[in-house]
Amino acid sequence: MEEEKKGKKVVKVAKEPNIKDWTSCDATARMLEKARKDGVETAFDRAASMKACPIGADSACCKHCSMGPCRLNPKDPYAKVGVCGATIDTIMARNFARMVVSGAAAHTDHGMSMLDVFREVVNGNIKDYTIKDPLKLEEVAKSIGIETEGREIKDIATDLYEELERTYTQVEGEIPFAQRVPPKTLETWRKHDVVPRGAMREIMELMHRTHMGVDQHYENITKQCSRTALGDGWGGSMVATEISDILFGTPTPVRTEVNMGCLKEDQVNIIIHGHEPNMFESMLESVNDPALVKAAKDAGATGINLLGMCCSGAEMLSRHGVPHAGNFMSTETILVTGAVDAMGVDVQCIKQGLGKVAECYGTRLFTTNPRCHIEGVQHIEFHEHTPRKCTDEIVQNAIVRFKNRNVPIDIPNLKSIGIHGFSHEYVNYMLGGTFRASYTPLNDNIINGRIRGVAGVVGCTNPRVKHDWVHVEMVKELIRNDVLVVQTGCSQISLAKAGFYTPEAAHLAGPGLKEVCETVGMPPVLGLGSCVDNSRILIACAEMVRVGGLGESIADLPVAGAAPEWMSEKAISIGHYFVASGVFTVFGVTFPIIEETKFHKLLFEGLEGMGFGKWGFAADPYDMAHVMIEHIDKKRKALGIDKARERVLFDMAARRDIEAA
Ligand code: BF8
Ligand code: SF4
Repeated sequence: MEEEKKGKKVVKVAKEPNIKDWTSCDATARMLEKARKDGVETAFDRAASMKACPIGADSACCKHCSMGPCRLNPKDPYAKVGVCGATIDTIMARNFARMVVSGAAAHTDHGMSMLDVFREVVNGNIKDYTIKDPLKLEEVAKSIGIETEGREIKDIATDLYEELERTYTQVEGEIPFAQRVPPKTLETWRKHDVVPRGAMREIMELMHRTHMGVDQHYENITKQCSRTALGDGWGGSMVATEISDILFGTPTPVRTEVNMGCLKEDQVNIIIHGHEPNMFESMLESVNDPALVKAAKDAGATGINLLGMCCSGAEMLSRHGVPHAGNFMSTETILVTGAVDAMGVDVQCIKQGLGKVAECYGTRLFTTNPRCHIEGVQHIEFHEHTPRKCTDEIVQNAIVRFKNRNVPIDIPNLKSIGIHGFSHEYVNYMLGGTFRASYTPLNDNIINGRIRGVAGVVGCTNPRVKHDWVHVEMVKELIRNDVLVVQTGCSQISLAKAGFYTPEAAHLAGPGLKEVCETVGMPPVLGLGSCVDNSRILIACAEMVRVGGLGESIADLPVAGAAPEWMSEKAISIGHYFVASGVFTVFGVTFPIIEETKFHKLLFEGLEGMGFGKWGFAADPYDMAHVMIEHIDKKRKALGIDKARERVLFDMAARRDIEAA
């Protein structure tokens, strides 16, 4: 409230929040101004008017049984216990575990859906999809010990399906992709008994252990958190990525556009928002179907314009160069343009608020997945065996809406061109060349100090902080300090909108990183796709260890991770699987644990001493970047590479010398 003097009387005037404080994305800001004029509410407004619950924010409450809910005092956490006697550490560890288990379940269920499609393709029951990348199929099969020499693709695929199914259903032993983990890292997991057996088992056990009156030791709960999260990263998420590549193609660099300016006033605009690529793949076919294109033209449009949002959008951006309209905090605001004729959603990060905004602007909104219905929103179920039925129907609805548009169209003329689609396989090729595909040049450039280290900057956007701004500022600081940044998910889109995805952005990097980027012709920030594609970062870390010179385990590498604007439980699962894999991982916004408690000390210090990584927190983007850089420097020192060794770029002559030696 602001005080305004009118004559002698003091009148209290409600201060309208400044939209410029909510987002650094100009397109989103413009649409928020318009929404305000139109009287339409978004998540930004709701976040501003609803204070986050301070007890919940510190994880100091428990509602796991009806003797409670029990509320402890975050300022004096050891003063009280719950009715059952649960201490603050038990309560916080259980709450944290419930976030891990939910996030891991989301990713693993996604991976299982992909595996279901794969099985049906291999068995010949699904005809609309095929194995687009047989080479990748062979590589993945080989990586888990399946014989490929001289065998038919179908036979390899059948064996691969059976092996990967164990990622979910196995009750004893180790998940198949544990074979990809560097031996020393795996040794640490075995020592602490956290190698995942099968995702279903780990998820079930963690749910059991967090029930009232079961596991009441924060250290033991954390152990099962690690096992479950690792079953996500090296299990469900990795299966989702690998199977999607096999079915739809492994990404290679592609030049494309990002932001709301990708909408076209004279075309039928369709947005697909969610996480599973199968529906999106079929939609790509639908919008190119000559009969539907003709129908759009008959309705007065010049064509059909397909755009992605959030994670499936990031996948389609990487694989096919489908333009991307924006990240999580822009999904409501893009509807304010009035230009979105239809939006189809599947699972995860779909705000219920979309329904109301879509209604205000006449956008046809459809849920498509049996797991995700929204009250008041029309559902057109997507079936993998007959995928075009759903996607064609969405296109037909979009055409009808285009013909009957009755709201003003206001598209912010803002978009950025960039290069996306840097899969692990491509990075290998890009750095090593066709005949010597390898991570050796990356490791060499880290060892010689040109690249100080590698940071994974990933995750959501969140209206509790300035949208996009935290991502952009921290990445700027990292690359300025010669840290190569790899990205996924909404974070990738934040940086893409800000123009960091061009090779020319190398001028924003420090001198060493700039030199490498200019030599290779790559941007200083590499986009790897969606959130499940964080598994590509794990594979890259394993490869850096395998190539040599940077220690024996992932925990030895000069790398760090961050989710500066995180909001979802999936982010906590991702954070914890990076920590359990050996990576220092820093979160922004808030951390749902009280400082100076035993559980906090375990996550932020203790795990590192056990051979894992550790958690970190910083709200400020520059602090966040600098704690990561400090960690990278600490690892460089431990490796004995803290002083740059040689300053000659690894060129062809040097390679020949090494090969001749
Ligand atoms: O899985 S980054 S807001 S869209 S949770 Fe969601 Fe977060 Fe975006 Fe994708 Ni990931
Ligand atoms: Fe309270 Fe214990 Fe029940 Fe939690 S489990 S609500 S702490 S009595």
